Amino acid sequence: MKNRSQQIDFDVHTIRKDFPILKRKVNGQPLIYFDNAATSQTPQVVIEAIVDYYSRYNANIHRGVHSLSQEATDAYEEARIKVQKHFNATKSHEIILTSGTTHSINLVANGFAAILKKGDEVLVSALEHHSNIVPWQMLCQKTGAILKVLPMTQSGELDMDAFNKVISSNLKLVFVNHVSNALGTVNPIELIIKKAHNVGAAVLIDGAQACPHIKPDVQALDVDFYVASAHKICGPTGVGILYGKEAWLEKLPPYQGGGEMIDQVTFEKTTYAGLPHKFEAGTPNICGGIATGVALDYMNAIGFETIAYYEDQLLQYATQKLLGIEGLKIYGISDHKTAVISFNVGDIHPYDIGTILDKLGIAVRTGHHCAQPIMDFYQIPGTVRASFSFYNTKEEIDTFIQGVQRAVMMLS
Ligand code: C6P
Repeated sequence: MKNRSQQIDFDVHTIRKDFPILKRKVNGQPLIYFDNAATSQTPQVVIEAIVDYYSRYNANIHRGVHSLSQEATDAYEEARIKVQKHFNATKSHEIILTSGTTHSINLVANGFAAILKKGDEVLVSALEHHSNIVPWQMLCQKTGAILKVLPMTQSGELDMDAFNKVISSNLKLVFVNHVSNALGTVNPIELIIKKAHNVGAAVLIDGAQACPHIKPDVQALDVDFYVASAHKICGPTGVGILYGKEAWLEKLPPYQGGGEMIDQVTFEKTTYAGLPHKFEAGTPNICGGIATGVALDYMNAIGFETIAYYEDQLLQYATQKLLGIEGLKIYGISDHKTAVISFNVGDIHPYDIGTILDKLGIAVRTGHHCAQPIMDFYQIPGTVRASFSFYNTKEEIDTFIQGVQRAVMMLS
């Protein structure tokens, strides 16, 4: 990820023209969007795909014999194949399209309620987003399974020595993010998957924060489940991705009942459709699914190596500049990070810094970032989080640094 000698053919100013929103002003200032870990911005091609769908072939899918329905069905299923290829899944029906990472995780957690027994152990990492904690706590309440926690270190990394201690033959399931949303740490998921499999545990990887920067290969990882959200990879909101190994998806019961997910329905009994439809009850976000395929095409055309390399330059540049500000502390200092910087300055409340930055047209996220256990670990209420994307520039970082300096002067 960090091959600094690598040469890239990448002109950020050309790329920026693809994103109409980057031309707007906020509070009279040119927008500087550094909240990419929450939601990425949308390129014109994706916006056009959405307009095209509603202008030309808006119809329900998998049900109509009429032309519009067939066009929409074909486009939706083509998008599923794009997702399959992107993640290198063996089969397109191993890709379930959901409404987001949260939905994908809940779907799997619900399925495991039928599999886990009292006393079984499941393992969550200390670096998780609430979406990868709460559904499993609910699962443990339902089944009597025991939730164990893989601890973190001061540098914001997983404590892999502790991993060796918590792992046992009682362990049935491990759920860890590929990249921490609050700190940007890239976790050693290859090792985690291998060790979990050695004791027969299944692994779900929350890839919500990895997918904007890394192209995961689910076959090479040999992961059981991998989940992500389209709105963080230049796609629309309301679309999520769930990759699951065919054998697991066959084993798990459906999450929701309704249209589309059935084979036969009588009042006595319902039989379910095959994959992927068993998990896709009701009318999906058709247009969103199609636009997700376009978003992946867009990012792949730039190339994930190029994206990671360029973003790493932004990360190094911003880190150095921020560390020049007196009293500033960065949380999450792993060598393996995506372009996310979480920080505080002295005892200034992160919300106050965020508010002043907003007045300057700079969007950052402040607070606990839906990762309260991480904030508890550091004994802080929250952080300011700046997260960069491949359409951000060093000039924007310079303006941001001036903004932080100004905020600190005003608030000290
Ligand atoms: N993190 C952030 O600002 P949804 O909302 O379902 O698309 O994604 C939830 C989610 C799950 N896992 C991780 C690692 C995430 O980062 C997120 C979303 C955003 O950090 C919004 S809270």
